[in-house]
Amino acid sequence: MFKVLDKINNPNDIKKLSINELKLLSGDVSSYIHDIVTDKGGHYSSPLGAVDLTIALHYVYNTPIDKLIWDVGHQAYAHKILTDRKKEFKSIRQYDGISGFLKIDESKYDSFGAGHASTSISAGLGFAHSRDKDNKNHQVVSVIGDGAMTGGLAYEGLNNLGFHKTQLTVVLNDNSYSISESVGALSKYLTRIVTNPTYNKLRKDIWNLTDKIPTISSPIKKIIKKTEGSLKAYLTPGILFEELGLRYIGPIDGHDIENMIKVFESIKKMNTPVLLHVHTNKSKGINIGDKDAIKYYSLSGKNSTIVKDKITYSKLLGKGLSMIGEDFSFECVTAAMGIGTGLEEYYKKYKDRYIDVGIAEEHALTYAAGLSADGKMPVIAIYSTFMQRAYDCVLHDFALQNLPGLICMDRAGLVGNDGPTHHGVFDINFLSSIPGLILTAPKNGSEFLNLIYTAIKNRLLLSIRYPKDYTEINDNHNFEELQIGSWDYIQKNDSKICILTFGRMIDHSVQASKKLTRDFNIEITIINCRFIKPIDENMLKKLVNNHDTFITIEEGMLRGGFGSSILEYFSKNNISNTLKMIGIDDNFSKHGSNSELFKDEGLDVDSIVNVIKESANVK
Ligand SMILES: Cc1ncc(C[n+]2csc(CCOP(=O)(O)OP(=O)(O)O)c2C)c(N)n1
Repeated sequence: MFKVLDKINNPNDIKKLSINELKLLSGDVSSYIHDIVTDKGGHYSSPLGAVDLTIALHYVYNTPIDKLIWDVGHQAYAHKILTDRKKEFKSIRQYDGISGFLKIDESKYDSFGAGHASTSISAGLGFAHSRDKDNKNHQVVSVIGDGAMTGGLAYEGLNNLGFHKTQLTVVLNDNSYSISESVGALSKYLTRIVTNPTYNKLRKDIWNLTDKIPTISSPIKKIIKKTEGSLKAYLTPGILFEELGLRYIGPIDGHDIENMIKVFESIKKMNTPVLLHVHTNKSKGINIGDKDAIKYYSLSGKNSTIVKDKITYSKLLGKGLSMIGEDFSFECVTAAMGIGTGLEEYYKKYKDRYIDVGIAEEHALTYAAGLSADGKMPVIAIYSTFMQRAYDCVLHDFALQNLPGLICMDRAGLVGNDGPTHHGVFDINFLSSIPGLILTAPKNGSEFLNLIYTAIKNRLLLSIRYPKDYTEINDNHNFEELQIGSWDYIQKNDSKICILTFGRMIDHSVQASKKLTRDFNIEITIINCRFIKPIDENMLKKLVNNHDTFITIEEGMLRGGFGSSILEYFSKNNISNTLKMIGIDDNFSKHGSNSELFKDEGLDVDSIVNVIKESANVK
């Protein structure tokens, strides 16, 4: 039961509230987010920090006619609750429930879908231009975080916006944090603006002065204007946004709803592009210190299982690199995902061989290629889904120039509740077309460490895809080089059926095989195709002679995937054995638990059993 929230069914209801009630609403919405996220899991500190801002925005703007475009969308929980998903919010991130990000087809209030960072300014400008072409006069507001503002796409949008002078309001939701601490020159610049009382006071005084003396003679006015300009330039070096052609307003307190409402009302009357700098606090509403905003970035919910005696692939990456770093020199690069990709252990040990470049995947890869061209061995730790941003950087800046680099792609395969924007299911398809790039996927932690070791020791251009999952710990791992392109038997049988698979699907295949043997007396061969490219042609040749039917299983898209490369091999070599391909078939997988999603995509054990039964002609 919420005193004020219970009365809100759409944004119009917010407009009827007094300032005092708006403050109470903020408390209600924060409690609701807290209750659901601590129970079900999801983003935590970012949405809580944006509650007051969301209330002020929906109070002033007339959504969905006015367009509100959220960057990433992970902070828009209050937006969902206050628009049309108050009840549905309980189902957030659950199978068949509402998404943890924004989706055009989920609500008319989600003007633009999101999940990946730094899109809101470009999309906002598109909306604004479209509005102008249609001679309409609604407002367009893009809300972007200080972290997302570090992405190149955001600057491309700003550059274009400042040039066209289109009316678009960019709200910079600056809480000084991203997933980790925000990094980079922009972050320092914003902190300086927010924390520099001298500049803020001086600017206020000067504005007050010019406002208060309307009869002031024009030469004096000019001097004052000039003085303000040079003071601003002196005290806020660069005046970045104004120089780019946007009217900069702020910083203002992102928890003072009353003042935010006043500021938005006055921005609505402006006809230039505006950047409103709002300072928010991610620990607002939670009883934690500001720095804990990172720790409380997301929660896993009450039902999350703690896996004992195992380690995540992410943590193992940090551990492995720490160990290999003792004997080999390499540089580790991440795009704001140092924590997510498990690099903490590594960067504590090798601070001088680690760089977080901000949410800037393209830059991360091309920067790494620069390191590589000058003789360093770069290791890039990145999520598979965010690698999508940097396709050409791998192609043009690494592969075409024949440069070495190790690309560690975390969260490859289905990632559960984060859903379609975050599933890492496209990497094989888009990377396998790049000549010279080796694609791999380990079957377990030891093989993972050996792949890392092989790439670094031999200075290869190699990518490793691995899931958001656990694997075994082996503190005394003996590093071994793997032969490039070599596959391995998981189980060998005198059977007619052979599964070619890799990564997590090996386990599903083994389980399927056990069921098939137990219930139907069907034996199968299973191959660990840890080198997705190049394939092990020698082994495949032998397998073709011994098996009638091949089944490829991959946790990725079918089209242009691993199965397709086997099909190509069969076609090139006039092989007419039967080939069945299991993978994701031309659709965006939903959000939900991985077991639900595996079932949807035919990647669960029972679906694999059924395909093999069919192949063996067993009813
Ligand atoms: C292209 C891309 N890279 C990385 C991420 C992962 N990611 C999600 S939110 C986030 C931090 C965003 O920080 P900020 O914009 O400051 O928002 P805040 O969480 O602080 O509100 C990151 C790095 C992403 N969503 N998209």
